[in-house]
Amino acid sequence: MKKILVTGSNGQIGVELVQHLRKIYGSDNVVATARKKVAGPVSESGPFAFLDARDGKAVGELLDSWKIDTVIHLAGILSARGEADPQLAWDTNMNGLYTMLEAARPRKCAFFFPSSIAAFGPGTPTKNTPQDTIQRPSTIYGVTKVAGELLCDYYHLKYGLDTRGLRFPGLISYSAPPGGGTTDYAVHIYYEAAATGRYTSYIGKGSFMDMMYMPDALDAVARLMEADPSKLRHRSAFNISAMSFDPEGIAASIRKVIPKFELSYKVDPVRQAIADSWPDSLDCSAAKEEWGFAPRYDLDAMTRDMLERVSKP
Ligand code: AKB
Repeated sequence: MKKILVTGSNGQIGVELVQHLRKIYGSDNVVATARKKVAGPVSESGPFAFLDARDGKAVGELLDSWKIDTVIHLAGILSARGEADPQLAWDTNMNGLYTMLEAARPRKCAFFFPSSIAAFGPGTPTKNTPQDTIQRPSTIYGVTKVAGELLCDYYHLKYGLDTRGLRFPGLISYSAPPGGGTTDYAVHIYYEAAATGRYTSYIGKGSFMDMMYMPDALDAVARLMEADPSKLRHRSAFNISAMSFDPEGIAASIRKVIPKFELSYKVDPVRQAIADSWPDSLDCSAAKEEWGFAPRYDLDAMTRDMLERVSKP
């Protein structure tokens, strides 16, 4: 990776990944793009351009003018928002991906695609979910993730494009809020714990989902994109996860720092149904074997760091 273009730069991952990549590859070598400009490091610490990923002409011009060799395509609609507007989710996630791949193809750009635990569905084994298994998701977001994984594989097989991707679990971070996801409760709970000492969860007791702290997700993207291609058998869809917990588990971890923390429930049926359709815990052995995936944060280490960060005035 020498000249990198990132789409969806204002999103939860984008805000931090742009900064992470600028530290490694140099500020001038990471072009952040988004449909809106937001004041802050993404638009101020290096090149920024307006971009709608569905606009092929604009994408091509940007790739050429910055001599881009790597595309990190993050722009997309998450699970809960997708269920509220499936047509928008399909248009943004699929037409955006197709347009970006078509622009990357003649320019031979390496290409990163963020898949998700949402690429699995009710028929998937829920415990230690294998790397290669049944994928029949019941959300439009999941449908776009399975289709995206397959499309990226196709561009590799058919055109030799260097496509790579990760199945992200719920990501927990403090720099930018998540928007429209099902796993977002695991971010909000820290803010509320620090501010009020209590949280009402929209996900029910006993609903386990895979999760990861953002620093480990940033490291995973950079490691995967730098991995020796001859070692990669699962190009665009590696299972990755650092922990699996339900609301009671994260609350117990918070109580080690804030003993009086109170958790109550008001379950949202839409997001609960999505959570119920996803795995409880992933098998990440392919990512470990093929490119050295090695997350550093477990639940308690993440909790200590999150609470310290979100408590700062
Ligand atoms: C969501 O909840 O939609 C995302 C995801 C797991 O892909 N965080």
